[in-house]
Amino acid sequence: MKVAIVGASGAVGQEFLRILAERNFPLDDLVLFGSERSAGRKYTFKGKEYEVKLLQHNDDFKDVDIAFTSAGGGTSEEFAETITKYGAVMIDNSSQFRMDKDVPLVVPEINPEDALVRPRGIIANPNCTTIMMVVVLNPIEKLSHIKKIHVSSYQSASGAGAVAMAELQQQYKEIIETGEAKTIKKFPHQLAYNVIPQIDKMTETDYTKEEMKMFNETRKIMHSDVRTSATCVRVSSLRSHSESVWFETEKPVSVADIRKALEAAPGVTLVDDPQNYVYPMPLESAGKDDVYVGRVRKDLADDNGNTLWLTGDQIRKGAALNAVQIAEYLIKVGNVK
Ligand code: 2RA
Repeated sequence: MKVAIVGASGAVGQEFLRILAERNFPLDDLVLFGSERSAGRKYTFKGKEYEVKLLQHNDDFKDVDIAFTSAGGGTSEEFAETITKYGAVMIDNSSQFRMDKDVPLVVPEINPEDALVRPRGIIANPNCTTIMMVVVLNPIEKLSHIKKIHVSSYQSASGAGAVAMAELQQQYKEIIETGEAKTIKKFPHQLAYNVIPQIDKMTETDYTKEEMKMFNETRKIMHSDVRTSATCVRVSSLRSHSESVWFETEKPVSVADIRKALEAAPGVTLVDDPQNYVYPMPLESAGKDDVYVGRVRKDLADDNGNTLWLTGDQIRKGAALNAVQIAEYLIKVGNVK
């Protein structure tokens, strides 16, 4: 099994290395790719050093079985043909192909079989905020169909990459040293001591692209007609996203039944004892695999509604881990070239 990581120097690329090692992923050979900026850098994987190769249009992917790509939509679009030409499965973290009807959009806890039909040789990894929400809502969907979702997200700097995480830390440093943040490049406004109610570009619907991803991707993954209205907000936590989710089911569902379903659900940990100040928080879910859920309660404004709070590590389950789980599923069912 030969595995490639495209975008190896990025936050998600680095997480791939950690997760593949931790899970003892069955690979015999590893090859790292990057842009001109990162080509030549060296990273250690299981005690062996690997140098990042420049991503080019050549035959470098000839023997590759699985390619994890996380270098932005433009790169995925430009190199998809080069990567998949000899039969490698491309598991893509960008948003480039997610809504392409010939590209499955997969969360292994929900729709793993979709990964088996991939006319373009590409499987798309959903957006991080969508992954976390559907992992939690799918077990509830099995109790009664979810018709509507309202969600507000609290997304960490990590969602915008390693450079954005460094920028947030730099802003706090500058404020302490000089009284004001000077480095404002990656976000449209100062993030330190602030929240920014816009993630990604605005669309003509007056929702951002990030918010529209939550609408569209949720339907594709869950094979559902659910309507999701999202407000996605950047907050000054460093790593791990949170979401406040209100949902309306076709029939009323009790909080006790929701708790039971969540306790049994793969990839979910229920942390729900608010009387004793126990609920999920991003500081605690950072670096962990599961999506953590708490504050499960009846919606006071909707008889068929319930509401909950979740947090999850955006770089792990929201990106690299989900992609690795897709690859593990393909290996398990013998569906790699
Ligand atoms: C963010 N969800 O947090 C995005 C990354 N895909 O910015």
